[in-house]
This record gives sequence, C-alpha cells and structure tokens, in this order.
Amino acid sequence: MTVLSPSQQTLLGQLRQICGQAHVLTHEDPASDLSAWEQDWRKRVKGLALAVVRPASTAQVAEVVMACAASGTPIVPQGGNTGLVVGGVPDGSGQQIVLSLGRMNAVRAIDPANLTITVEAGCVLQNLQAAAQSAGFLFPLSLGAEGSCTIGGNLGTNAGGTQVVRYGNTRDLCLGLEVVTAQGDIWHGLSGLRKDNTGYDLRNLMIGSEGTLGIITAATMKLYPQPAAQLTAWAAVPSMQAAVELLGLAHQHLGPGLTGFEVMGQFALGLVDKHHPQLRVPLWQGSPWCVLLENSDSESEQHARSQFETLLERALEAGCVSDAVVAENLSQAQALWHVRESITMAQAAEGLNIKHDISIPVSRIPAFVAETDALLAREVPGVRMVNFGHLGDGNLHYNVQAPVGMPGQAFLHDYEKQINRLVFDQVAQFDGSISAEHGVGELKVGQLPLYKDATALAMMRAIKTALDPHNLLNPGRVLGAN
Ligand code: FAD
Ligand code: 2HG
Ligand code: ZN
Repeated sequence: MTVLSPSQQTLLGQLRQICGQAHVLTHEDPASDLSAWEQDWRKRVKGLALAVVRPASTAQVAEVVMACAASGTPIVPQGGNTGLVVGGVPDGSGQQIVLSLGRMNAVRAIDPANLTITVEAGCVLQNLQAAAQSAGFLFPLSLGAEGSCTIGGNLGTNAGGTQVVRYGNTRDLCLGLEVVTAQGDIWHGLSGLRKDNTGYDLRNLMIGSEGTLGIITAATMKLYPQPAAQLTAWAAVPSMQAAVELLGLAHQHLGPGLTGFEVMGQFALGLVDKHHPQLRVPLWQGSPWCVLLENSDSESEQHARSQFETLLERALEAGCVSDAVVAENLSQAQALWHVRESITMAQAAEGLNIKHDISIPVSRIPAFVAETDALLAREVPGVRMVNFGHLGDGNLHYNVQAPVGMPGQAFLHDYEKQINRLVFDQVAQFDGSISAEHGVGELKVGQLPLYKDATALAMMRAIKTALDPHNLLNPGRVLGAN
C-alpha cells in the first residue's frame, strides 16, 4: 500500500466531499482493484493512481480540477480506456489522479431541426449511435471499440474509424464543446452553430488534444439522415495497387454513397481465422488482400444493389478484383464487418506487437508498402506484417508481429526502436503522418520532434503553456516533459 502525504490525505478528503465517498477509489482500501483504470488496453503500461475520481456533473469536474490545481496534483482524463497509445492511464508515480468521465453519460438534448445531439463526455459511442437512431437519425462515427469507448475519448483523440471516407473524423462531426479548463473554469461552448467566425477556433484546438489542454465534459455533435439502404461487399484483390484502383472506381460509381473502404492483408485475416474460428472469413486464402466496401444509398436497396453490381463488374473487367461477394442481408453484412473489426483482438491474442497508425497519400500507398515490407524483412528476418486499415482515407495500420517463436516482450525490447525508426523514416519519405487517428499519447512522444515540423511543435508548446501553465493536465502526453 502507498503511504500518503498529509496534503494528499487532505486532497482525497476534498475529492470525497465533491464526488461522494463511493466515487473516489484509492489503494488505501485493499479490496479495491484499480487496474481497469491503471492498465492500458494493449497492456503496454500499468500505472499507479493516487485515486480514481468519478464526478457526476460538470460542476463536480470543475471543483475536482480546482482542488487538484491547489495541491499541484496532475490529472489524467479517462473515458473508456480503449486508447492505443498509452494516453489515458496514470504514470507509475502514484501522484496522479485518474478523472474518469464514465458517470457523465447522459444524452442532454436532440434538436431534429438543427440536426444535432448534445451528450455528456462519458456517453459510450454505441449508446450515442443508438440515441441518434431512436430519433430517426444517423450518428456516423463507428469503430471497433464503440461498445466501450466514449465520445469524450473520441473527441480527445479525434478518432477516425470506418466511415471517415464519407463523414470525416470526430472533429468534422462536432459543432460545440463544454470544457473545464486547467484552472477549473467552465467554457460553455455547446453551440450547435455551423458558422461562427468570432475568433480563434478553440473547439478544434481542444479536439485531438488528448486531455492535455482541457477536460471535455459535453459535446454537441452532428446528426445525419439515415440512409434508405446500406450494402456491404467483400472483394478479393490481387495487389495493393489493385485495391487503390478499386477505390477510384468506387468513388466514380458510388459517389457520396461510398461510406466505407477497408483493406485487409492476408496475414491479418489469417489471424482472425486462427483466433476467432467461429467467424467465417471469406476469400482470404487465395488472395494477398481483401477489401470491404460499404454503399449507403439515399434511394433504395435495389438502387444500391444495382450500383454495387455495376461497380464490381467494371472492377472484375479491369482486373482489380478477382472475386467478390455482396451481403444478402443485414446479418451477413454485420458478419463481414465483424471479421474486419476483429483484427485488433486477433492480433492481441497472437502476442504483443508494434503498431504504426500511419497515413500516406493514397496514390503512394502501394509503393510505400512494397518498399517498407522489403526493408523490414531484411532488417528483422521472419517478421510478420499485420497490415490493414482505412484505405479510403489513406490510413494504414501497418503493424508488425514478432517472428514465429519469438516472445512479444523480447521482440519489443530488442526491435521496437529500430522498427519504428525504419517505418517512420519511410512514412516521412512518402510525405505521410506517423499518427493518423490514434494520437500521440505517451508511445509516440519521442517520435514527434523527429517527424513534426519544428515551428508547429513550438506553437503547440506555447499553447500548452498558456492554457495549462502548471502542466497539470495529462502531463508527459503529446509533448513530453514541457
Ligand atoms: P480513452 O482511452 O479513455 O482516452 C483516450 C485519450 O483521450 C487520452 O489521452 C485521454 O486522456 C483523453 N480523454 C478521454 N476522455 C477525455 C475527456 N472527456 N476530455 C479530454 N480528454 C479526454 N481509434 C480510431 O481512431 N479508429 C478506430 O478504428 C479505432 N478502432 C479501435 C478498435 C479497438 C478494438 C480498440 C481497442 C481501439 C480502437 N481505437 C480506434 C482507439 C480508441 O478506441 C479511440 O482512440 C477512442 O477514441 C478512445 O476513446 P476512449 O473513451 O476509450 O478514450
Ligand atoms: C482499427 O482500425 C483500429 O481497427 C485499431 O484503429 C488498429 O489495431 C490496430 O492497429
Ligand atoms: Zn483504425
């Protein structure tokens, strides 16, 4: 058990007064297990929290921040703790509090005429989607962790997911924010305005700041009409170049109906087949790549199906598809998406691995993959590439698994630095980004100075110092020691 200083004891007393005894969890109680908040999703890091604090309202968040600021206690905001870059767990010092937004999960309002929904930060993404659907609308943000990630975390990381090709990232879906600042003030910015040029864009600054500039307590998000029909197809493609050609045809034939375009490498699908044998993975054994396409149609299912058929016929003629299936009904479509969304879990089951969440101009992806695969195979013989992702957005999950027989921990210890360097140097050569949608967190802090424009970094540091001069909000993340 950690021994607490008198000022920490005082702080815990204040936090219990603010949130209630039951909502301030500490290691003082030997029965309480805080690992769900202290361990990151990928099991890369296990921190030690001074306390896990669970406020129920924006006013409580503000009071918690003021109490922490007065005692100089750092705060790590946390939503569903599904982040993949070690951004939402405390460090190992036992000095930081985790501010868990999970109890703030209400849907505050839906404005059908304005096409907006206002929700609290701890609202689980799937519940937000369901609330939109019950009101007759679509909230398009969609990702594999949607059953446990929260809209606060999605905004904190500017999450992408599988519908970006049509609807954009979380930032593009947000019209307003309510934020508690590092001083404990509340910014009431929940406007549902689509136009507002009254100065600096604070909303878009907060989005993607990974809890380092403010604590998002609520958000007003955009709603869309539900499509009349949604069809999913799965295509085997002979090469990454063919996948890019198929993407071009899909844009041409489906226009704004193209709402998903995911690419999956053979080894990634093989892992799903191996670790999730109950799932049926189509067409993967005979093809180096498969593509999942989604067509959302505002007319009818018949129209969507005939558009899809024309697209796939053209693609077969052009040789960029070797075989394809179109889901006959919703449950078949869901089964196909389930395969795609299971790759991350299957990869975790195979062992600790190195992830590269990168973006490259779509046109250059085939050359990037060919060159980088070859360089990696030379650098670490036997290395296995788990390559998949949102090709429609130029975003690959270019992940690397240990050679057969090498334990994941040893692989990371011996090779992570050199593999990261090799891949990220390649990304830079191809004018890409080393973080497309997962953020920087702690895992990529060391990489930013190597790959991000120095002037941009200096401006980021100046903003952090201005908004959080005592470095209380998620210290060490994004920018490292400030
Ligand atoms: P957390 O993990 O709790 O936190 C993430 C970051 O946001 C931390 O820095 C945290 O401090 C900050 N934060 C959390 N809440 C707040 C708040 N209220 N105010 C300010 N900062 C806050 N990501 C994608 O982009 N696309 C995908 O397709 C995708 N698929 C995934 C699939 C799986 C199986 C898993 C496990 C993860 C996936 N992710 C994906 C990553 C992850 O789900 C997203 O980053 C998600 O947005 C994190 O939400 P969360 O609520 O779990 O946030
Ligand atoms: C996805 O697209 C997520 O499934 C996770 O962003 C990616 O596991 C990964 O590397
Ligand atoms: Zn992704």
